[in-house]
Amino acid sequence: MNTYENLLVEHRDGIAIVTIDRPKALNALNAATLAELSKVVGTLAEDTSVQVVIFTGRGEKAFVAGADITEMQAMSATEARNWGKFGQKVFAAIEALPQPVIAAVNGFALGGGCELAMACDIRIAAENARFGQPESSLGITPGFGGSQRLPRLVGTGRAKELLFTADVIDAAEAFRIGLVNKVVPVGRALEEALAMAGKIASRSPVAVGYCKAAANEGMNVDLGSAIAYEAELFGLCFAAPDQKEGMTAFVEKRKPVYGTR
Ligand code: CO8
Repeated sequence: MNTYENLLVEHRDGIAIVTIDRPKALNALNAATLAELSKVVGTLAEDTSVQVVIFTGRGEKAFVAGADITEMQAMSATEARNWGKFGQKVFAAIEALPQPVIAAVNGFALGGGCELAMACDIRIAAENARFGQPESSLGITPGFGGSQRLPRLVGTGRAKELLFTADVIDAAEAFRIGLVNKVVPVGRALEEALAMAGKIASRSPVAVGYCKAAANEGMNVDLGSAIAYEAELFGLCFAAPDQKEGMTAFVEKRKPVYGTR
């Protein structure tokens, strides 16, 4: 049973689909929605039956059109700092989920919506998706990690252009600059995300989890430390049953059968 007011959470064959469900406000993140996101992420992190998580938005028009501007309008500096810190914490928790996380981006992904998509591991965009960090047009900076994750994804020059101009770019341009992995016809983002999630779920959950940990950790430390961490994880794979199953299946010319994570 769905226990959330602004989210729909569905489980299909080891894949959890979290839909931001505030279509009247183009799925903008108000405080209640962000609190629910925090809750669901905590639950998913503990759920060993979930192999992959997908975030999407309700309807074809918007993934998430940003943080809720009406709620932010009258905030004091202290309230805004705390609001930003809370959003950053929720998005960091999404990034740190032990499972791979895919954003199925339908329509607008602006401000906090683009930041939510960037906290995911992989982004699949419908042709009508629109991305941007329009905060400078509202007199603010991004507050949920956008000024940091955008340059890491697309490089500092392109990120600064988007941050300074507040330009909104289409899915094709987002693909060209590396902000999204794939562009698909309108209405197919979730389907494509499910197909990719199914493929990921068929791989070794141990190996996939370690790949995510290695790639994430490596972005925050120097190359030598990152390579050393990879060696640790590579060694740990050989202490887990998936390596035996994967390599035995190869030698026996059959498909490997892995357990859940
Ligand atoms: N917040 C609140 N309500 C919104 C938002 C939003 N971000 N976006 C859309 N809505 C509402 C509209 O007000 C409108 O409501 P109503 O029908 O009651 O008037 C409804 O959704 C439909 O929107 P529009 O009528 O505007 O639809 P259009 O098709 O004309 O335009 C746009 C679509 C272009 C997406 C337009 O709605 C828009 O520009 N939205 C705002 C986009 C934006 O600037 N987002 C960034 C917000 S700032 C942010 O996310 C910062 C995150 C970090 C904050 C941390 C700070 C501490």
